[in-house]
Amino acid sequence: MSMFRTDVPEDHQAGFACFVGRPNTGKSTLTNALVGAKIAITSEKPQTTRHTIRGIVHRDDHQTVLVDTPGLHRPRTLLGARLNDLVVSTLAEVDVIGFCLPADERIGPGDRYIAEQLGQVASRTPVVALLTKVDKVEREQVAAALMAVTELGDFAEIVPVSAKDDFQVDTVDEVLAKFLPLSPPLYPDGDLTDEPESVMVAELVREALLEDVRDELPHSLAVQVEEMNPREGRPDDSPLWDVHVNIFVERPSQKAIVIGRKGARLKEIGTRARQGIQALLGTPIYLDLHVKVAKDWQRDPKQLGRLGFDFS
Ligand SMILES: Nc1nc2c(ncn2[C@@H]2O[C@H](COP(=O)(O)OP(=O)(O)OP(=O)(O)O)[C@@H](O)[C@H]2O)c(=O)[nH]1
Ligand SMILES: [Mg+2]
Repeated sequence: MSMFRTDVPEDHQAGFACFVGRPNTGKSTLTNALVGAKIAITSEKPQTTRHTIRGIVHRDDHQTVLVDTPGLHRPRTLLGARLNDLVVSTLAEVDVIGFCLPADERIGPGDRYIAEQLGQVASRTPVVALLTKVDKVEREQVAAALMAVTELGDFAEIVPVSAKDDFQVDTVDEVLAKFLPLSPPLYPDGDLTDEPESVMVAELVREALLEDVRDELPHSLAVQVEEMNPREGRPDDSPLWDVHVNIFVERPSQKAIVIGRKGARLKEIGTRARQGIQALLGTPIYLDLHVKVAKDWQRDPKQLGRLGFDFS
């Protein structure tokens, strides 16, 4: 059972920081690097994160609750529109905002759109610009990118960082912490996230799927754990969990793609996901994957609710 610290210094700070940015700008990777554990799935496909995820950073003198958000983009579906609303409402509730801009891409209309949105909250909430993925570019290019960021808006600070190379990750933590109020810790010592285990399991399956499928399919995928139970009759020193997971696609043709020839692709996905899930749960599992069609679920409010997208 996790407990709150008893040795909290008087000037301890605690509060909320939120990462925003276009899809694929490295928000979740940076979240994981700061928390020091994988709590959010990441992928090279845009729009990987679909709900806000809280990661908790514990330090001697501060505790930062990091809120990783879905990438902001021009919405094309009901899901997209709702994700944007979610991000904007999250912004109003945090102590500091980290705006992620990748060093290897030019600032574009998508970034300016977000900068405008942030302009509306900047009078109340400081915005720190984070130039992410600096390992991907030459040093001169970092300088040029920093200049471009300066021109994009009025930021409290600008920090170049690489989550991949662990370059300046600590600096990001320290800069964000400056803006947290004096407060005892908000979460017990050692808690890294408040995500339910079943959600993390579903996310690990979705991550394995994203690695394998191309084109339009990533956006059509939703994953939900149906059941997760210790198998009865196993010896105490050798438990096994049965994990039943449903994978939803929007069309029958997509179902065929996910399953693959003679089930080969689904098997590969299962093997990959199982490793992550076993590490998370700390026990061997039997992973049972089912692919189902939920027609056009991204556009259907009822189905969004059923698939766990609760925006209320
Ligand atoms: N080289 C390099 N790649 C990175 C770094 N940070 C993230 N990436 C890669 O960039 C891609 C996107 O990373 P994510 O962390 O999933 O991006 P995100 O902003 O959370 O994306 P959404 O959830 O879709 O909004 C992945 O392939 C990551 O491995 C970095 O510091 N260096
Ligand atoms: Mg993400």
